[in-house]
Amino acid sequence: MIKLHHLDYSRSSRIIWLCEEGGIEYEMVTYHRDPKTRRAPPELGEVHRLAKAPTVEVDGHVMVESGAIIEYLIERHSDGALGVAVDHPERAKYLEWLHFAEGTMGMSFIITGIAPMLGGLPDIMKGFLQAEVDKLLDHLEIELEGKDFLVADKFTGADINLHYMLEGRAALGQLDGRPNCARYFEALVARPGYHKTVELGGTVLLAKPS
Ligand SMILES: N[C@@H](CCC(=O)N[C@@H](CS)C(=O)NCC(=O)O)C(=O)O
Repeated sequence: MIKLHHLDYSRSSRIIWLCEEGGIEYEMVTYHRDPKTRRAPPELGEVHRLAKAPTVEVDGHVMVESGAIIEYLIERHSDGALGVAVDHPERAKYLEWLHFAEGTMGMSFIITGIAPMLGGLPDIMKGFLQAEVDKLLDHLEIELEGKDFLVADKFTGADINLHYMLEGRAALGQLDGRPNCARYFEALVARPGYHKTVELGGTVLLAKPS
C-alpha cells in the first residue's frame, strides 16, 4: 500500500489528486505546518531527512520530488491512467510539461508567491522575478491556445503538477488578461478529483497572497 505523507497547504495535494483520479490505492498521514515558521514539523523529517511534501513510501522506496513521484506512480500503479505512453507522439511534450512546473517555473513562482508572507522582496528582485513569471505565463497562454489540457488531449499528471503553480497566480489575479490560462485553471479546479483533493487534504493555499 502506498503511504502519502501530506503536509497541509502544500504540493502533496498533487498526489492526493493523482491517486484519486488515477485509481491508485493509498493511505495518507497528514502533518501540520509550524504556525510561525510555516515549515514542516520534525515528524516529517523522521520519514525523510528533507522533511518535504510530498513524501511517498512506495515499493520499498521513500520518494520525494513531485514530478518523479507522479511519473513513478503512473508507470507502476495507475495502469497507465493519467500518463502518456512511451510510444505516444506527444510523450516528449508530456515529460517536458510534467517537469516544467518544478523546473523552469518553480523558482520565480514560489519566491514571488511566498515573499509577501516573509516581508517582501527588494524592488530589483521583484522586478526580475515578475518579468520571469510573466514570460512563463505568456508561454503557457500560447501553448494552451485551442487546448483543454497540456498534452495528448487528455488530463494527465502534467496538468496536476502544473496546477499547483497556478493556484498562487490565480489568487494574485495574474491569470486575468490571459484567457487561455484562466479557462484552463477554472476547468482544472472544477474537476470532481480536485474537489475530492480539497475535501481530503484541505485547501491547496493557506490564504490569498497579496
Ligand atoms: N520540488 C519539490 C518541492 C517540495 C517542497 O518544497 N515542498 C514544500 C511544500 S509545498 C515543503 O515541504 N515545505 C515545508 C518545508 O520546507 O519545511 C517537489 O515538487 O516535491
